[in-house]
Amino acid sequence: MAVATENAVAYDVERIRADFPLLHASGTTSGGAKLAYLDNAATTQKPQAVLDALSGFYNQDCANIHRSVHLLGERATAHYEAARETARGFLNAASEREIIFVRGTTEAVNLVAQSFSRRTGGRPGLLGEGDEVLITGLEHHSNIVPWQLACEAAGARLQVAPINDRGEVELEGFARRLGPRTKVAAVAHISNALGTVNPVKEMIALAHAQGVPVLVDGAQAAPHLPLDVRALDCDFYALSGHKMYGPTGIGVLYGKSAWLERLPPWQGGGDMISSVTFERTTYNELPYKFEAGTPNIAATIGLGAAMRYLEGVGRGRIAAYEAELLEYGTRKLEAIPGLRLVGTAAHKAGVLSFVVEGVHPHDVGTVLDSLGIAVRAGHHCAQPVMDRFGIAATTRASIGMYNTRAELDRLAAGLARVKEMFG
Ligand code: 7TS
Repeated sequence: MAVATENAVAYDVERIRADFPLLHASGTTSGGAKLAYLDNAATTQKPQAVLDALSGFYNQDCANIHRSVHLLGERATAHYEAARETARGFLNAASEREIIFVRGTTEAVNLVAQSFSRRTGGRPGLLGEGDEVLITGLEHHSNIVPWQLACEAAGARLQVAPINDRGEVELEGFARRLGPRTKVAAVAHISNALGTVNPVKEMIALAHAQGVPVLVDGAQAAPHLPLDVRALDCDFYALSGHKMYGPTGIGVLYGKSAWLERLPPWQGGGDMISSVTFERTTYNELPYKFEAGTPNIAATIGLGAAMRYLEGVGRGRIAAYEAELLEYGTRKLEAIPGLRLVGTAAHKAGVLSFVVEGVHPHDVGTVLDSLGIAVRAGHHCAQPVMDRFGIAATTRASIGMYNTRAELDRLAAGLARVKEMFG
């Protein structure tokens, strides 16, 4: 791990913090204390480069895309499509045709689930009566409910691979649930509730051995890990811009072109067609077949800027720095009597989820807020994970590329204060 240590040492967090205006803004905390933003799994703050990309579009380039012959129209289209090329490189996809811009991870999963279950030309969809969809016990509601809707529409069944007491997916249980009826599997790359990093490459290989395509929910992985969809060999990969220092309302669905060609469109409208008559409509080529209507052009360009920002810092360096920070925070929290970490997987990233004996997670969050420490308390849109651990909620501190050891020291001191107040 010599390289990782070198990387972490060379990482200049203060220089990175200087790129994020909100971290230095006034009025961002209830009690007036300096902000320690530890709610990055919910959403991240944005660097100046992203804010500039957003305002640059509206101040200088604003026009609709793929239609207007005037200069602004051409410029907007060029910036939008340049963001697609950036996203292709960010994910190491084979082609820009495989990059679909969507509203976020939630929309990406809904797109795939709906397209799989949609009947076309009077024929059943790829997911039909008696078929199965396999997910895991670690999923965010966004990677559960869309599949339930698809199963309901198709007469299919949802199967769930169990997790163990550390919050890791049981690979054997996952493999055992893959069978001839399984039409698609959908797994989180990183759990938002526990921080578990799933061995997705292995899971994809297990699924492919049974001929089952895999969607990876990368909402929590995109800000933390270098990504390579071709090395993973996933069939679909979903991410949200706002969780990776980009704007809200934009995300990416990567899909292997062979799958995207097979799937019917899920939304109809402008830009996704090749020709329309009242009798028959033919669809546009990839990726436009899946991008109906005027998209969030500014946010797409902003997402491109966020991806370039992450690449500029270096995703390997970010991962190494954050791993050390998580390790530091884990040691700090483990030393607090009466605090129990929920989610102790061997391979984790980004998240410290915990319960404090005798104190409701919301009270923990409220006391921390009064000290300027922003965390999330609740079920984290992963109620089945909470059920698995027999709890209703946790308090969750989630780290990002700009967090520091000093902020985790403040978290630990804040938790000592919580214990004093409720002790
Ligand atoms: N999948 C995972 C693993 C997530 O963590 C989230 C959001 C989503 C999907 C949905 O992403 P969206 O951008 O479409 O909303 N997770 C969280 C969270 O942990 N706290 O707030 C949102």
